[in-house]
Amino acid sequence: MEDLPDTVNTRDLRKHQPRFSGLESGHRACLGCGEALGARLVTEAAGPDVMYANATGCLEVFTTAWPESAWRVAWMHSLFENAAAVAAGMEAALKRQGKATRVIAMGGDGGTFDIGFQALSGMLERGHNVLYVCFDNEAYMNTGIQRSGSTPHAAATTTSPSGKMRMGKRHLKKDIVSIVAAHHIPYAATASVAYPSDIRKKVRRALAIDGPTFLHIHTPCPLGWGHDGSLSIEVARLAVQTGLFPIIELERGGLAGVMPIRQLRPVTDYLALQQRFRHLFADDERAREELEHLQALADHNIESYQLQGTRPDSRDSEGADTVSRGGIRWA
Ligand SMILES: Cc1ncc(C[n+]2csc(CCOP(=O)(O)OP(=O)(O)O)c2C)c(N)n1
Ligand code: SF4
Repeated sequence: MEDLPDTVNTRDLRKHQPRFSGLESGHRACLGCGEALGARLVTEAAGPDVMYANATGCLEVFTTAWPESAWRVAWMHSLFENAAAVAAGMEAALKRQGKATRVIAMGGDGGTFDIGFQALSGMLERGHNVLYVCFDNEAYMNTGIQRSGSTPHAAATTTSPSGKMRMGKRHLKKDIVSIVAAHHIPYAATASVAYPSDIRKKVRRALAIDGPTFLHIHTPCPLGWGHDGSLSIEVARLAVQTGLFPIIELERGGLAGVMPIRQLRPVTDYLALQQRFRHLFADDERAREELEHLQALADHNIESYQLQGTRPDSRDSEGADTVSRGGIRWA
């Protein structure tokens, strides 16, 4: 700074510096990929002094096409099933070295709800100082849209097609945040890419806590859900506004906060935008029953979490907080 001429206003100069982002734009995600946006928001909020362990899945694949990498942070690829165990090892090593660097583990819903769950549960139980982020696109997308424990009831995937025998996935979406919270960890929360400032606040809050924390982010996948990439944010917002994806916070296993829904929408508004639910709009008695079932699931969420509210909530920006407005300038 001493070498700058007197005429340069360093405050203005700082304003023009790029904000920190852990994910470079030149990656290979599909247009409108919710995971890419989610990862950008998480890394931006977490800042540079973080190490990441990333399970196999779309995020790992579209950011690391050899010999290039889109990551601007210390990042390690783990197996599909052990991101939480790798993160726990990183954290233990950093602690041994007396370093304050934080550790974030990341995985898709397949790597979190199903195949990586054992490692996740162990990491939470042992109390590692790790934030685990699940990017939930509700299927095994990287390998061709197979159903996972997170796929919603009645959604069609390549392994839960709709046909004569059944209307998409027969089972219910696993309630992962309740299962995680049952480990009585200090903090667990859900979030959606439709609400960027809420994600940022939750990442910072989780990283300020000493102990294991968990963030479950709903991330639309245009390819697997069958909607136009330009609609990803709208689709994500409708999942919240219908009550199908409640935005909640849990501390030590107990409900500590919810983002109220000001404008409640019927589930059909959300479902109709996505090809994976198109069979539910056929002239078929079974389809009508499934629509009623899904509305009942949303109503149950709204009632049990008391989601309906009229008061303005700073976390619910109604889409006013764009990605470019947010972020922190890190030194
Ligand atoms: C033990 C093991 N089984 C299967 C695979 C193949 N595989 C790689 S990525 C993937 C799907 C990942 O799904 P998810 O975790 O939901 O992440 P997404 O790709 O949807 O982001 C699968 C099945 C693997 N790498 N390792
Ligand atoms: S398949 Fe889905 S999750 Fe994977 S890169 Fe494309 S939009 Fe993203």
